[in-house]
Amino acid sequence: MKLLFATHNKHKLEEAREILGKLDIEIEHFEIEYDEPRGEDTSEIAEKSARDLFSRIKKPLFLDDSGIFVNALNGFPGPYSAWVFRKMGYQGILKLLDGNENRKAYFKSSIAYASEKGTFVFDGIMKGSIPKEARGDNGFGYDPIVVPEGMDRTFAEMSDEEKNSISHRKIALHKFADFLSS
Ligand code: ITT
Repeated sequence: MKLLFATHNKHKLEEAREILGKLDIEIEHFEIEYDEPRGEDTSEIAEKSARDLFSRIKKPLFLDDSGIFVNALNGFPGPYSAWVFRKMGYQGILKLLDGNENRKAYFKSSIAYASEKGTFVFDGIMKGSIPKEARGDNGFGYDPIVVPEGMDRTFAEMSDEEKNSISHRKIALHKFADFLSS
């Protein structure tokens, strides 16, 4: 099975290839400009974006909208994670949390698949925390400040394989794969 994945983020593409590849699902990269609608949550943004893209290209496709939701910041940056990352990087989040002992956060990936049968969303949520300092140089985006619950290393200190066996994206993609096989 071959699926079209619409993204500009090559790291998401690599991760999805590795995760779905293990389930014998092949991905074709598809780069297209589209306006991301505003929304309160990644699920809503992913759903609207996938539906809109499918109505334009008329081919089944999926995309991934992700975010980091920090408890002490009332869920910020959440659906604005990409914008915040471009403006101030993960250091901006560390600064906002400076002196705050509540380091809890969760990481969410919303996969939306659109086809002639409709639009379907699969959410993956991974609980974790934000360390006081960034650590590690593997991975991308917020990985140096993402510590999964029950662990003490950041995603950026793990191998790709280890991250992909526990991440929010893995959880969402596995739900998607179950849907495809049912
Ligand atoms: P698209 O083209 O797929 O939209 P994007 O990078 O703009 O790519 P998002 O809109 O979903 O992606 O923005 C999510 C932000 O969170 C962005 O800054 C990513 O770098 C970051 N991010 C997403 N998944 C991540 C992960 O697994 N680990 C660390 N950072 C991640």
